[in-house]
Amino acid sequence: MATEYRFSFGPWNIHTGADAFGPPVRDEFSFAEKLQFYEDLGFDGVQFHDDDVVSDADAPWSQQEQEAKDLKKLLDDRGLVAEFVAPRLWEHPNTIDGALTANSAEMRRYALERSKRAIDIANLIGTKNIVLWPAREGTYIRESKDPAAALEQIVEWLNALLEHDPEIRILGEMKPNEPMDQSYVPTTGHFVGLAYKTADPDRVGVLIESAHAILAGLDPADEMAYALYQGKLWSVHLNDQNGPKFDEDKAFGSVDLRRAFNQVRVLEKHGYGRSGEFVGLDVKAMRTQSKEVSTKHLRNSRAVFLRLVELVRSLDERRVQELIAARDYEELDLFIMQHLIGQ
Ligand code: 3MF
Ligand code: MG
Repeated sequence: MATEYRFSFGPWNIHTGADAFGPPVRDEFSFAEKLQFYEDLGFDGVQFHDDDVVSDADAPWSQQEQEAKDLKKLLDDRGLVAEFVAPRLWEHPNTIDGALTANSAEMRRYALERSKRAIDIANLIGTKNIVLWPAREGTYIRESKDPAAALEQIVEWLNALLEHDPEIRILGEMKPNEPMDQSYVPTTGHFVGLAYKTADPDRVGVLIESAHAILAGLDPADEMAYALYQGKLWSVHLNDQNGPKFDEDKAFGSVDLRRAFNQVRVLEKHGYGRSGEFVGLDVKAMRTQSKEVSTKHLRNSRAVFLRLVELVRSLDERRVQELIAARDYEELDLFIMQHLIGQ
């Protein structure tokens, strides 16, 4: 049976266009308006930071609990589901020097306590997936921290969360740089290595973002295959990236259609989505879009994914195998390109 893909994105993917060099260029949609877009655009999974669910992640628990319950009702009413919660550990004054790997024990404690609350929030909105994007776990200068000690701190954080809730799974979303000069756990492979050092490796996996793999000089489809092989690909952030520069979060397939095709092919071939995994997007609208048309990057990414699924399914695999057997990869190259351009 062919996989019926389900799609997700985070509310931050509908945004005001502010960047590091300029202010917002369009007004923010309200959260309720954003939720309406999920239905309009054909998405049913919602990805959250902890403070997308609650107004203040430092507020008394009773307040956070009520807000999380209210949000769950809003999702239920609209037939939406929460895919994951990611503690936003990179904006708070206590995480300036990193969260899990801050040099101050007090700051590391803050990060851990906040992450435990993120799990409690996840339980209230009905998901077992916790995403770690270790944005500030790295250095600006290498001498400021001990890299081996940092890895141990990350494993300690993972273990503490696995113990806090025996049901949750932790998905690492790795990125080699930005905002840090260099990250401590730059790729999926690095994180999977750490997963096996934890108390419960079966509950530690990954979310792979296409752009992050490209920034690391890696092929996103191969990264996905690496995680799929280990049974650890539990979410994706599909997007595109024009070479190693700042994280662009371009619409899926918009830079390199063939690279996108190969991501879809590896997902499709290895059963991604059959255990409820979402096809997640992490895409930004161009700053030049006006508010009224600032969700087209989501529409486009989903449409390109679905078209590529069709192309994967209609590829003449027998012919592919013949060309492989003949070791005629030049012919295979043209065959794939002709398939992609519809010849
Ligand atoms: C990073 C992420 C998110 C970021 C988001 C906001 C789960 O690639 O996917 O973390 O917070 O991109 O900019
Ligand atoms: Mg991402």
